[in-house]
Amino acid sequence: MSHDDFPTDDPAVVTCGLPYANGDLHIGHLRTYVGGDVFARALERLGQETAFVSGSDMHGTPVAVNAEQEGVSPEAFALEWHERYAETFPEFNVEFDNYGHTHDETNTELTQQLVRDLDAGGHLYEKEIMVAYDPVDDQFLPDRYVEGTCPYCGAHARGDECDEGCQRHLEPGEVEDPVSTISGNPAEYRERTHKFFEVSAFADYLSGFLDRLEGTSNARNQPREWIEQGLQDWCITRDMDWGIDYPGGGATASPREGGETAEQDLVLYVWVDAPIEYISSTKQYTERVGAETFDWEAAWKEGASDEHPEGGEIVHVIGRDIIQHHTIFWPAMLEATAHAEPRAVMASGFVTLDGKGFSTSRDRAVWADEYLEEGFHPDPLRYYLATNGGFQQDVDFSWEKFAERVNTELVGTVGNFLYRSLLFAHRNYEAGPQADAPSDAVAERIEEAIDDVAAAVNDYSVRALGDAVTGLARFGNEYIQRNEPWNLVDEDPAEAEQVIYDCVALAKAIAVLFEPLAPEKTERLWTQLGEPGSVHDATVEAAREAPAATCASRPSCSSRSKTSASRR
Ligand code: B3M
Ligand code: ZN
Repeated sequence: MSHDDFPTDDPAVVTCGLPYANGDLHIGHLRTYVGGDVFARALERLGQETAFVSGSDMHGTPVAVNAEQEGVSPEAFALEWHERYAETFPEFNVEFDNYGHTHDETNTELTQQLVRDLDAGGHLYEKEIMVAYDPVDDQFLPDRYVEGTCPYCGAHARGDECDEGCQRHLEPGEVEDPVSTISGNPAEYRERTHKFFEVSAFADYLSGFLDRLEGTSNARNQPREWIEQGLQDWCITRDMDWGIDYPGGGATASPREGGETAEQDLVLYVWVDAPIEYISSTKQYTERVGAETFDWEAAWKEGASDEHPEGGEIVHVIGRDIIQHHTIFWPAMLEATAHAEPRAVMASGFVTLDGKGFSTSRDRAVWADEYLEEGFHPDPLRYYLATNGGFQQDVDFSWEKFAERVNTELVGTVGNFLYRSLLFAHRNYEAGPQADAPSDAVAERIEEAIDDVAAAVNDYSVRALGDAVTGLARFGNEYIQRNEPWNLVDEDPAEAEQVIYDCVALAKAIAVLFEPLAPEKTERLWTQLGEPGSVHDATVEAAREAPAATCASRPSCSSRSKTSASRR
């Protein structure tokens, strides 16, 4: 990794936090996926080699508890949701280069290998701990099978996280007054032997890592406090059947006696195999497209490639409730196993609905499926989610505000400019408006917008990406209004043609620079402009080149000669 400005010479991997395969997606979830997709597309516009990956999180108690409540096996349950997600994301133009899942062979193998490496490096040890147990149902109660009181802040908490209070990750045995979430029975604590990862040994490394970490500031500040308070080691096994088996069988296998737990009974904690899916998913992408196109090892492993000795530019896009996992546990695992250090974590705020939190149980949400079934286009929602407030701020969704922003910014500013310009060009210049080059002011304004886009990417601000384009469209509206080409056509036809040429050049630049936020709408615009190929492959270079529609009489025109060869 470098800390150079994007685009760099290293391969980038943009990841989105894995959705638990356990229920419908709402637009609160989509904020992270849209944010990641917009950011990855913007990196590609800048010419950065980028893989955009994610996958479904199949394991853990969030899946197992829901499957149990529905009376189906966790595997069947999770696979069904996984398939739904794999279909839903593209419907919002969230196009992962690979979307895998944590239960597949690639992730099972990589996870077990990484845990073996942690063990071989002397980073794991065994410890006896108290685990919640339901004596009536004769069942251990890991994580979300149990709830109770947070020992830190006193809020009502899940077994694995203080979700309603201080947001801390809770270790097994920590939650007070434990009760089974399945049966409602009061639970007791029983002694079990579990595996621990010595996160505390990485405190110094992690402090340095946080100083280097880019992205949103919330992803640095909160973890700094946790480190100051002292890091606890991390229990990485669970008494469950559903999950990836602890890769035991080694010298430390212990017989099952009293409080001891045989290794073969343990699965890995879901938070061990979940982030490893980022690597697995990148590997699957390489397996599909070939290492010449994207080399997962060069991106993820330190020292795997001479050209990228420190690995690639890893950017994690997540919700702010899982900062701790991505800035403490995960970088410690990567550091311990000679993997690339994440360059940035972008942690989004929550989305509320008309001022109140989304609630799945109360059906207070805007569901992803529902949005599309109502006949709405995905691109306006992408624009709204990406630009309504800074990424780390909580944002409120209301249909009213949504309509207002779509009407003023997308329709009133961007759409209006494109409509006026292209209609005028179409009506007046059959072969497209001809000119030698855009006028200086317009070329400079396009350059400025390209700089704005690069600055937005380097600031990890998807909102600023939107501003860069609406700003350019606003300039276009003023430009056409000030120059009044409809009057010039008679008075000074050459000048009128130059003005409309300029507008078409602006429209082309808007198509390229707006692609991350509105991939489908800009692809249509690209076609309308008669540009060859797909806008998805166009980099900012294309925003500088002459529009194809203006090249009719000039076979040497840069746009035509460079990019249309394959099309003819
Ligand atoms: N599956 C979802 C969450 O807690 C969880 C993310 C895993 S990312 C490696 O938001
Ligand atoms: Zn708490």
